[in-house]
Amino acid sequence: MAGKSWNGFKWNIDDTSMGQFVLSWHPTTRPEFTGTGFSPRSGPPGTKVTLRGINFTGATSVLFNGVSADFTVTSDLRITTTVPLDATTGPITVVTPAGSVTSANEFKVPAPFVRGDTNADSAIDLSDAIWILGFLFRGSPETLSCEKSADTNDDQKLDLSDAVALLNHLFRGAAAPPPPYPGSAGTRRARWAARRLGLASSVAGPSRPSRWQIPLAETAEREEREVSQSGE
Ligand SMILES: [Ca+2]
Ligand SMILES: [Ca+2]
Repeated sequence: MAGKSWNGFKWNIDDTSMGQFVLSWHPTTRPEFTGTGFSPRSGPPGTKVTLRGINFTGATSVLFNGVSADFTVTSDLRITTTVPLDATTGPITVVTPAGSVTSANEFKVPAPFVRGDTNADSAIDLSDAIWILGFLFRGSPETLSCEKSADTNDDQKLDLSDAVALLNHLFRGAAAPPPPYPGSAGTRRARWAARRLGLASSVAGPSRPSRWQIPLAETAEREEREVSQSGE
């Protein structure tokens, strides 16, 4: 093959050093988003997100508001990625060897909350149950960090049973509230909740003498829901 020529060009090949080789190439133009850019448009850490655009081949990083995310380039037109643990609301950026693109739209990451930490003091204890009671019976909503945190039995309603459920867990050893709760079976949302608020990875109970006990039984329905959610 030595001395081959093509189209006026000549080149020499040393037969003694030939072997396998791999050709790879990347787009030389910058990536761009197309359409809405990504879907879904919002979600907590762990959410799978599909990015749509062009020139994604060879992407070296995907950032959610500057926070690096795991991703897979499934084609030149598509990337699948996962909302990282520390993501906050903001645009998504794709970086490739040819340049980067930042979405015009923001990906919305919901504000973190920990179920049960109703006063948002990064601890789950008796005061949180009192906060719920204060909200329900004393009309002091300003003391509630968010209604989701106070819905300790995750039935989409806020009532006395939420305070009771929390007390039963803390002081009678009842099952932990559903995620996001630091002790709820080590789920991704539970770990996220714990990390975001600097809580320990689990909240132990019971920790108080029986004078704190409130004689209300856990419902079988709630137990079933917790078991089913523990596998997420
Ligand atoms: Ca608290
Ligand atoms: Ca509730």
